[in-house]
Amino acid sequence: MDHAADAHRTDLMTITRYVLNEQSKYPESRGDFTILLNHIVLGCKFVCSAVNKAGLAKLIGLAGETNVQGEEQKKLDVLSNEVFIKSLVSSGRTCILVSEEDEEATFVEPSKRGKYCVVFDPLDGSSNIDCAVSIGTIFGIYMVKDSHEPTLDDVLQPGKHMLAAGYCMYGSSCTLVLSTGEGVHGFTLDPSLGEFILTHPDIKIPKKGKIYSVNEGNAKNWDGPTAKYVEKCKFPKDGSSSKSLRYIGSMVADVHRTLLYGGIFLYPADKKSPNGKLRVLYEVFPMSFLTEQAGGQAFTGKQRALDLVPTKIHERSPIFLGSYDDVEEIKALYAAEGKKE
Ligand code: AFP
Repeated sequence: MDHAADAHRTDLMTITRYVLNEQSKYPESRGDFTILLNHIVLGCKFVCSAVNKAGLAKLIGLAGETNVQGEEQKKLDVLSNEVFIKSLVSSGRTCILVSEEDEEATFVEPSKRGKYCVVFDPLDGSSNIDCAVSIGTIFGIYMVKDSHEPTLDDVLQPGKHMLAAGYCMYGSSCTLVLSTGEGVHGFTLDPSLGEFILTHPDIKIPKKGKIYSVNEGNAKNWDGPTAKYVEKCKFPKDGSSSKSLRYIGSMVADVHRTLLYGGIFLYPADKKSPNGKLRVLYEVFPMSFLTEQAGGQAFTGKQRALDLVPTKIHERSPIFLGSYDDVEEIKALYAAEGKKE
């Protein structure tokens, strides 16, 4: 970026202006999506501020509760969840909310109901909070089929039916990456303005990357194709260079790097976790949506990730996502394995 030019920039593309521009392409649109997104952005700004203050404000530490996956909840998880739920309900544009932190879906009361369903992980990567590693919020948005009678089926839809998806990463800067189905755009929070400004227009993932990202500590339990793929990353037989390993253990940060630099992010199935670890609705789908919109691919080991039809709101799935050519390689290994069976 040209920081000198930036300092003199007067024509700022804020995230609201970007969404309003998009909205103007649809004359029948009434601005509901813009209002919904503004409430998501408010949640992100609040969490960003809380994360930044966490060390000082003693927000770090256990809240003394466990979430539905039996994981210890941190105070920041609890806070972030509350902020998003309240902000989304008060938008008047939502009818069903699914959060990683809540066992049951939230059905918004009829007087405050709108047509959108939001699935989200308010603070993903929370085991990294105490050491100040980048963490983030992940979200996906569906349209309800019938706003008078919303049912769980409205959120148990394949990821390809999402209208929009994104994440906000609370790192060295606060970056919100969004796709409304027309490419992927990154906005960075200018703390002095309190506005997300378009800094990464039309993100395209490199066709092939030089990085693989996986928790190798699970290698002894991997299946054949995953083990072969990682072996190939380290010891390529075609004369190409070995790939570098980068793994933060915070999906938002690992996927953000994958989108910008290319490569592959893997959270495969293994003998101990036959469905992998990551949650379909608010981790696998939004990140797969963004990856495809950026020109990459997302695969579960069996199918295109966005074709998966979830049957439970907290369902898990293996995931391989990233540069088109890199995911093609793992797909080929699974296809070869399938032929042997
Ligand atoms: P936490 O929220 O418990 O830190 O889990 C983060 C996460 O869901 C995802 O963000 C990471 O990619 C993945 O788990 C890391 O899992 P491993 O620690 O098993 O590698």
